[in-house]
Amino acid sequence: MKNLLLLILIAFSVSGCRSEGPTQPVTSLAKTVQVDIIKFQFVPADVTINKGDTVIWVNQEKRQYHSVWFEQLAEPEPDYFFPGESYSRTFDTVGVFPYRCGPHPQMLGSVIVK
Ligand SMILES: [Cu+2]
Repeated sequence: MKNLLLLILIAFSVSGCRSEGPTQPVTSLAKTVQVDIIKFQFVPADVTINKGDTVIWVNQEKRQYHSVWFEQLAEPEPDYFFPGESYSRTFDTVGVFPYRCGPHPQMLGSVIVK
């Protein structure tokens, strides 16, 4: 019983330390935003993030593969990714970045970086 109390005390003190966080490095402010791909749509189609953030696209389909292609950046189309797989990209430049799915041109989205 004493040991259990000690454990609880330790758990409380550890979580208490974490919530303070004045010494956290600036890089920890960068976040990751998820876009789901389901029923041939990017959900949400438009995301607004801050410079340095990452977007991860997760293929939530049952069978269908897709790609995330920033065609207007004159980049080659990246590999398709399959259900359960994901594609991610970090944005270090402010701007509006439209993209599409390679095999499905009607699938459109954009990343707005502030
Ligand atoms: Cu697609």
